[in-house]
Amino acid sequence: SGKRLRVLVDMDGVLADFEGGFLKKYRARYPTEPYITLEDRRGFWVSTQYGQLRSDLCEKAISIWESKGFFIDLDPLPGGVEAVKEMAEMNDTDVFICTSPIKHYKHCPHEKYAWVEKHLGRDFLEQVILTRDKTLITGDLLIDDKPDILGVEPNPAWEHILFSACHNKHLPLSLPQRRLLSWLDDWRAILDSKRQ
Ligand code: DGP
Repeated sequence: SGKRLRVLVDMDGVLADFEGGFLKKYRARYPTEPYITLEDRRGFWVSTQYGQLRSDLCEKAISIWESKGFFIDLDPLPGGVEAVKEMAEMNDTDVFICTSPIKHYKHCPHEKYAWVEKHLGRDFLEQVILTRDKTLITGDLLIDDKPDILGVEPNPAWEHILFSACHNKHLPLSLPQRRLLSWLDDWRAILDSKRQ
């Protein structure tokens, strides 16, 4: 029918390599401190797992993503930029980047816009949604690597597609939740399944 499909795509862990960028800068800044390999990452919150390793490492981890240059320097995850560009060109399809900035706002919001301009182009800035509560945003799909996306709206409009990441790949999938294993996985079939 004439209905358009609205896809919300998360940024960190889905389009931008937050975990890889974090580990690289953490090891460069704290070369003698212990660290957690991506293979051993468990749980969404990086600072929580570092705090469990040694309590003072929690704030050292936080210092990395609060630093100038952290978010703009993140590498794109394989295939993500290409997928989002292709999605945006599809008939009857609206794509938005839906991302939660960290509360230390000195650099992060600016650098998130700069990253989108750098990798997706200036026109794509129209598609950026910064929010700390994704349940308020309406859409058919939300592609996000966070296992639990909660907020003030108990029944969000979107279906959450769990994007696989080092921290969530061991979690049992709570049915009927669907996963996207990477951007090489069949994201087109997931979009088609939501079209009327
Ligand atoms: P989103 O991916 O849109 O849900 O945003 C979550 C942000 O939080 C993203 O930039 C990654 C970041 N993040 C990861 N681990 C931690 C943590 O332990 N503490 C905080 N404050 N932010 C974290």
